[in-house]
Amino acid sequence: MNSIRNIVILTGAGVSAESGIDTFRSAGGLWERHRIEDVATPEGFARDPDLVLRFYDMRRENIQKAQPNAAHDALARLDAAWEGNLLIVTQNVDDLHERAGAKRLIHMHGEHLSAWCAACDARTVWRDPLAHRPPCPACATPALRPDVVWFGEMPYQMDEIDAAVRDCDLFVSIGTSGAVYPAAGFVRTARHVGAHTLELNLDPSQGSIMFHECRLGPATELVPAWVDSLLS
Ligand code: BJW
Repeated sequence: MNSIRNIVILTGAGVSAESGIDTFRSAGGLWERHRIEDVATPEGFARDPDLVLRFYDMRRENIQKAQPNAAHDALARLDAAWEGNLLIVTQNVDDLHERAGAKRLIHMHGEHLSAWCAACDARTVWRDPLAHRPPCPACATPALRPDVVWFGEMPYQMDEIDAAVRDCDLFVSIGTSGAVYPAAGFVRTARHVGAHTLELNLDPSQGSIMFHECRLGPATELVPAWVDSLLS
């Protein structure tokens, strides 16, 4: 591996699993109990907004009780110490990376603690339920929805992410199944530009074969060990 200066780290639900937050596709995950098309598409929301708002109210409450784990802490430590470019791109909508102290962070699939008004487009920090249709603080219309990216919607800050992946020397994917695009395609771009690619995961992802290196185990063990070796 040549010397590393620019790092992109993609994280998924596995990085928060040991904080007690459900993954989507693992055994017992959210998609075993809820149909994706009912709760994670704009069409599902249009059909049954009460169901979708209750699903997100329950998860918003749960994430506020959860605490960052050793993997979030290690990534925040790396963010603070790394002098080159570094970007953590999380698919997670929880706030555990920032609560651990990470600063160079993009939430490509949105955030639980943000509400988006379908009437005036304003975004508001939001910790409370939405199912009772509270008014938007900006325009008073009761048209708030979770500020998350559903299937068929465009993930956030794609230009910034794409530029970082195209400029990285090291791409690391942590705790994601590689089932959802465009995130699942970042490793291909990173390889195309000559970056070293590393997967840290409990089980191999769908795109595991694309990575130069794959280390298997729980994020709370693998991530601190990897960060220690990078900083030593
Ligand atoms: C541990 C662990 C431990 C467990 N330690 N690890 C056909 C082909 C290709 C693409 C498409 C297609 N048809 C449609 C598409 C596009 C579609 C898509 O990808 N569909 C797939 C089903 C194929 N994508 C979209 O629609 C996206 N938008 C889009 O493409 O716009 C157009 C566009 C064009 C060009 C450029 C850019 C864009 C939007 C996707 C939105 C995804 N939204 C969700 C919900 C967000 C809100 C919410 O949280 O409710 O995002 S779905 C869900 O999946 C969530 C996650 O972020 C995402 C990924 O899941 P993740 O994180 O990988 O979790 P799991 O559960 O799948 O995996 C857990 C992993 O953890 C496993 O690997 C375990 O091993 C591991 N693990 N414990 C370490 N302790």
